[in-house]
Amino acid sequence: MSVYVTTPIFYPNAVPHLGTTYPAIAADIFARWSRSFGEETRFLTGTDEHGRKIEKAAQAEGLAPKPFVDLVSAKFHHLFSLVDIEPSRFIRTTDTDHLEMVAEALRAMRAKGDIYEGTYAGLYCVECETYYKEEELSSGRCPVHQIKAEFLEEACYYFTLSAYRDWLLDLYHQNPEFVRPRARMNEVVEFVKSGLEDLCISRSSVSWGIPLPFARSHVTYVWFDALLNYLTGIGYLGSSDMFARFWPNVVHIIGKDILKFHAVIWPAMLKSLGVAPPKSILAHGFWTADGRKFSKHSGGLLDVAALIDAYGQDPLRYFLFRETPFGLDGNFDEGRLVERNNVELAQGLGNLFQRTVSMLVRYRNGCIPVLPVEREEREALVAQAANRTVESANAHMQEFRFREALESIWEFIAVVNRYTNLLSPWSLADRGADSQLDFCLGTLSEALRYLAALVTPFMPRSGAKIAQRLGLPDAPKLGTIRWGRSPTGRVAELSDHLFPLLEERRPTVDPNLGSSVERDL
Ligand code: ME8
Repeated sequence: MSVYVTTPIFYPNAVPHLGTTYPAIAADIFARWSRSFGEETRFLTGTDEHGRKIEKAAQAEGLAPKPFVDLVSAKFHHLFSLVDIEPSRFIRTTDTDHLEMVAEALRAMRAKGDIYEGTYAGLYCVECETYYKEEELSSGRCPVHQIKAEFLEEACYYFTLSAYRDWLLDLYHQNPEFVRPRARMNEVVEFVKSGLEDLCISRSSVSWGIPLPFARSHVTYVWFDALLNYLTGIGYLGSSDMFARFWPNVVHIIGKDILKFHAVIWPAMLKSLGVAPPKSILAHGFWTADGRKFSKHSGGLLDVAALIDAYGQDPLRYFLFRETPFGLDGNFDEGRLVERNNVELAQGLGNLFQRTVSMLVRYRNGCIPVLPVEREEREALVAQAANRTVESANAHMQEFRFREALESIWEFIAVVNRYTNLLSPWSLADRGADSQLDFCLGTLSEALRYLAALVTPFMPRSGAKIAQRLGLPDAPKLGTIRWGRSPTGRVAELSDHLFPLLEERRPTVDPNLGSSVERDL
């Protein structure tokens, strides 16, 4: 089956930080995992480039909006590739096919009678790019950014969101897994039950946006424009073949802050277009640093490039998904990252790899012994554990339980370590017990081959390195891996440590970062 996974598209009003990188790494891990099982997978991420917020940020840098977003979007693209995030497409809402997509969607909704003209007056938070009711603000300040909401009054076009209330409630009722985690589904249901108002979907006071095809002095509300990227990204307008293969088997990974846009407005827009709702919306938690939420607005940014310099891509990717369950908030503590690197990566997986390869080189000139078809009992237990781990990790991944998937992989590492200690291959070598030593080294090599496949989606560099040092061109695929069926005649090679031991370093929360975007580019 085809799998389609998306992230929010990010506002390029400032350089990306660890929080904005997080959902993109999650989607990358999920996409790599699906591909390893042979699923045709499409992974979409990108930047959300229109609206008042971007217009203001460009002004502050003394640039016109387009050159400004070109600069910052490139920064996102670059940083994502630095963390080994490999989307099928990095979409920008200024891309020509997206401009066409939005115009076409607006025309279709207007023709259906779902868009009408009116005026809007209300309190607007420019950071959220949304209007608030007075009672939703505290002392006139936005509940998310604590900045003063501005009073805006403008002619605008409305989308008949309120007409979709009952349909939405029915959708949630029929699909209790539509929003995950479950608690967040309940929030959405309560919100919709309390009543929906029509949505103002155009701005006449903003010029940086996609003009409405039927009223060109208005630009499209940035959220209405942005949500449609998910259709542009699979060729809704052009190649109906790609669209038919991937829609609606889509998972939208988003932060909990933008749940209503995705779980309420987006399915209603799709319904209006005659398109099926997405399969699932997965809301993740927020990272804080020293208990403070870090974001573009709170004065500090966690600098991803500096984190990679200090710790490397794989330890960072591992830590983010091992430390905190995906739906919950987490505190980014560099001491914990160092500890997990040293204990779980360096001493756990790293040592197992290092000592197996050293023994292969020392006792067998690097030649990996071929396992006989007949299984010895203790080896059979390791083989069973390996196959069980693929199954259980996959069951967790299908539910986006990244942490639990990693835990089951590390339980397997513990099984293999126990096996090594029990057989003590070094004493088999001392005793000259050659065939037993072959059996043991063959078993350990197989276990590592499985581990290369299992860790690659989380840590692509380490997975590839394990495979290469075991004489394989790449990490094997999880969908086709079979115990004892590895190519024969392979030669293992010693290498440097997979995960060097780390020391804790100075914190990377730099309050001065982000004040100038250009300085960072
Ligand atoms: O909302 N911890 O873009 P955005 C974890 N353009 N995740 C965090 C985070 C943190 N501290 N801070 C941000 C937008 N995020 C819109 C989306 S989609 C059609 C349009 C993540 O640049 C989180 O996933 O403000 C959040 O939803 C996303 O960044 C928002 O990024």
